[in-house]
Amino acid sequence: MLSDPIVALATPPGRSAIALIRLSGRGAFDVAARALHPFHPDHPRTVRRVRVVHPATGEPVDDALAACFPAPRSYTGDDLVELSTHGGLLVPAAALAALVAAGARPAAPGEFSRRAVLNGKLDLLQAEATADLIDAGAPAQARRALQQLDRGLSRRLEQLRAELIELEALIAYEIDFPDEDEGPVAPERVERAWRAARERIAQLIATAPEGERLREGALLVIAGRPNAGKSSLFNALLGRERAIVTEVPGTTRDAIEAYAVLEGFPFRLVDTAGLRESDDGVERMGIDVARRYLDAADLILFCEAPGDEGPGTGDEADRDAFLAARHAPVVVVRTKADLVPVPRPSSPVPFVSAVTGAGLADLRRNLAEVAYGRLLGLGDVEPVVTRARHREALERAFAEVNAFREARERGVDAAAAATHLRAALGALDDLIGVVTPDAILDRVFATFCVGK
Ligand SMILES: Nc1nc2c(ncn2[C@@H]2O[C@H](COP(=O)(O)OP(=O)(O)OP(=O)(O)O)[C@@H](O)[C@H]2O)c(=O)[nH]1
Ligand SMILES: [Mg+2]
Repeated sequence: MLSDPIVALATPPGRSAIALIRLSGRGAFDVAARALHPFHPDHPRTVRRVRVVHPATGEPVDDALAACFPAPRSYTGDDLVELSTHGGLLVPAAALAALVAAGARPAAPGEFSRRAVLNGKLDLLQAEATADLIDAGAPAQARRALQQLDRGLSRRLEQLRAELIELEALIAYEIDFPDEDEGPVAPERVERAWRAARERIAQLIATAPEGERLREGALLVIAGRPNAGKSSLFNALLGRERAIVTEVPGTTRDAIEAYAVLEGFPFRLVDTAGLRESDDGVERMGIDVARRYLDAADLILFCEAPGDEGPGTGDEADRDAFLAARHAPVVVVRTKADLVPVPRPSSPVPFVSAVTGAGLADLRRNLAEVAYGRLLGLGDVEPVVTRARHREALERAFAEVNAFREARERGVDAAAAATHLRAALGALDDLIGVVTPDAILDRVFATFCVGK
């Protein structure tokens, strides 16, 4: 049933001062009245002290606080009760059981937000932003999610939608009077409107690589010769001793991955085995793993210790050849700066020292700039596309807008050309969630937590 009463714990189970339970749906207040005493739905949005009682056994469960939010002024848009019970493992579970015994059904993951979307309280992009805000591990992720929750991207798409409708209106005259040679709308006007809409879509699509990276974390692979100081730098960037460091070349065999926030941006840092020709089977396997990571990297941090020449990989003659063979951008650093008497300030390659920390702040900034330069340039105001779902919908819209223009050039009649604009609008509507098929909703809400 679409609006049957559902209930869930909105806070994580475990030892805590309080826990929050949400109950929502048609009949939610009746359910609450069976388990909460006294219950006053006629005092909306006011917190009241209640006893939680199991409706079947009469057993007292907790002394709690309840607030009710009558439809439509609630998170879900349906009647909603928020119950703050004491925390811990037992009390919230018992309160939940009491509400289920009183007639509510345990909610599926994301079901509250799904109802909010279906009731028009949130659009689909905002619902996704809610999940992103909860999952944010880096400040830049949280800021971006908050901006999307504030309808930043939704507003931009609505503008775009309005522009496409405007374009449709411009050619409507030709649809109504197909035999007129000269419509009242100059072709240049149609061309200008088309260009503007197309440019807007292209700008949004261009933010997708970094926007998606912002949700996943940029894959930063640290590479270089054995003993170059990779693991030391990895630990220094993480701020903890995660990888083993020794003076023996070939210490790191397997790739080690760890999450790090640099300059507020999320990264997946990978320390790899030093690149060289090796007779040791295990080390060779490690080097193969490193190569696979290098192929998948969003960016590479290439370490050179004083005296290193080239990556030493045999088949690549020198560092430049190694670097040129990479798809991802490469940041080169000279490690162990403290061992170099006076680092030449004119050196184009920056120096860092994992021992003294010299150069690390600049390196962090540089890495954030390389991985997220476009986002940094856009600031937090310009909307950004953060999911494959967004990018795919915009690419569909882009293709349709181009097909519209081609149809015009081929002299296809206006009504037929306009179907491409309709299709582009459809793609945007799917994206915002105007009329959203169940399959899309299932995909979006599958990753939500229970109680959200
Ligand atoms: N003085 C100084 N020594 C360093 C610095 N960074 C690393 N070392 C030393 O260099 C040696 C190798 O460091 P690692 O971090 O293990 O180097 P690696 O590149 O991970 O080496 P492999 O895993 O064997 O490829 C160790 O003895 C470190 O103590 C540094 O900034 N200054
Ligand atoms: Mg190492």
